[in-house]
Order: sequence, then structure tokens, then C-alpha cells
Amino acid sequence: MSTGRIVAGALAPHPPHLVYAENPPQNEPRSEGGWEVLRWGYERLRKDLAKTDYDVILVHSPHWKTRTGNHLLAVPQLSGLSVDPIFPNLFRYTFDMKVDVELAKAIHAEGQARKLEMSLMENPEFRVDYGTIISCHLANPAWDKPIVAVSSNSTYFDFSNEMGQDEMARLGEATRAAIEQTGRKALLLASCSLSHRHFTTESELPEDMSKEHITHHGQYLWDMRVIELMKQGRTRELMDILPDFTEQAISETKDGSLAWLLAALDYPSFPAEVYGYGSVIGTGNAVVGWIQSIGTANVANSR
Ligand code: 2X7
Ligand code: FE2
Repeated sequence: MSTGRIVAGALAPHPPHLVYAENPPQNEPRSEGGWEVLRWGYERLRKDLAKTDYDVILVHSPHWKTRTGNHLLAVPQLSGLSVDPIFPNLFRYTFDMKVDVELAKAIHAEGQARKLEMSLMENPEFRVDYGTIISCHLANPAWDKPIVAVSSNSTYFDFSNEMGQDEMARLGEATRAAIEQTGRKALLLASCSLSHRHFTTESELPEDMSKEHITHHGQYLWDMRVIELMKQGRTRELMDILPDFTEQAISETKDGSLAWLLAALDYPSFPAEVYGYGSVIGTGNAVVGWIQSIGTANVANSR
């Protein structure tokens, strides 16, 4: 009998600014801080995760873009230097991570069984993208758990948001089945921003918070609508409006991370915990958790 399960999921945005602001030893550039509301949100997420027993982190990243299907890291250990191509002034990070290859292979097989195009990434020199690294770092700066990283395929861009979302629903289901089958207790991270319209110029001091705000009010209203549905546990409704949100808020959900997460969690109906919301270079970002032990206990207590 299988004992594996997803113990928690989180919307875990990856602006490089958040790691830059924390000044961890792995990141070369130094900062004077900034974006505290989001960073304190991650701090609160980490506190809740510390009460949760999990043994692997799975992350779906918009910045590992693959043209042909869904790729999975499948090298037991990866290290190197990852540089954000847009913000090399903020993110030059020396990474060193372990990968749960057995779980990656199980997802690969479950995806193929659902007619998804799947590939294993077996190049030991592979440079891991900043989206994967940042969400994992902010959720677990100790890097003491192995990860499985999932790429973002191009279906949303080549066909439509609806088709992309349909594939992510199947990939989420495949991910859950593989976790159950391999007996893992898993934390899942959807590494993405919400509204994603950003400034086209950077202020002289990137962490000058007097310059930071959402690009425009319409983006903020869309973000609040989506967050409200998460807070109310209405994630199936959220999936219904996600294609429109993706289009109108120019959202990074177009890379599939959030749809994958909600599908893997089987569309949770308990209220999500919103740990923080804030803008980064004009984009809207929320740190949100669906922690099974906390969420389902709250629902039981309220009955
Ligand atoms: O990749 C990103 C992002 N998604 C949001 C904000 C700023 C920079 O990089
Ligand atoms: Fe991004």
C-alpha cells in the first residue's frame, strides 16, 4: 500500500530581488535590503513548514523553458553558478543541490502514461535556472532536502492558455500519482508571480523602496481577485478564471506553475494562508501556502 502524499504546496514567487535583499553567502551581489513584506511572508511560510514533516521539494519553474514537453532534472547532484540574464547585477548564485532522481523518473513514467511528452535532463553540467533556485532557497535556505525540478513547456504559447492548462492538470495528476507510489512526503512549489507587467527601467538603487509599486491598478485588482479565491478555498473556480487572468494580467501563470500546483493538490477546498503580497519592479507577487495539516485542521475545527 502506498504511503506517499503531498503534505504542502505553496505559491512561491522568484523575483531575484528577494534573494539579493537577503544577502545569503551563495549570492555575490550585496544589498541594503528591500521588499520586506514579501521576505517576511517567506519567513512565516518557513515557520509553518518547519512544523511539517516533508522529505523532498518539487518545483515548477517558468525560467526553465523547454520547447518539447516537460523536462525533469535527473542528475543526483548539481552544482555551478546561476546568473539571472535580465538582472545579473542582482543574482549570481553558486548552487549546490541534490536531486531525487527516483521520484523524477516516476513522474516521467506517470506523465507518459497520461500521453504527455516527457524528458529526463541527464546532463551533469546543466546550469539550473534562477526560478528553481530562488523558490527553493526562500522556502528552505538550508538546502537540506533533495529537489525535483520541472520545466515549463510551451503549450500555452504555441496553442492557448486553455490547452496549456489542460496539460498542467494532467502533469499535476501525474506528479501526485508518482509521489504516492514512491512513498514520498512532498512539498510542492509553484515558482511564479501573479500579475507580471513590470517597469522597463530600473532605479539607480534597485532596493530603493520609494520607487516600488504595482505597475497599475488593474493589475492589483486582478491579483486581489485571484488571492481572494485562494483564501476562500475556491480553487476550482480559480482554475476556471485562470486563462482570463493569465491573459489580462500578463501573468507569469502562463508558464503553468500555478495550474500544475493546484492540480497536484487536487484543487484544495480549504482556505489557503496568504503569507504576504507585494510588488517587485511593478509585478504582483504573493506567498501563499496550502499546508494540509494546518488547512484541514482549521476546516475541521470550524465545523
Ligand atoms: O523573473 C522575474 C519575475 N518573475 C518577477 C519580477 C522580477 C524579476 O524577475
Ligand atoms: Fe519570472
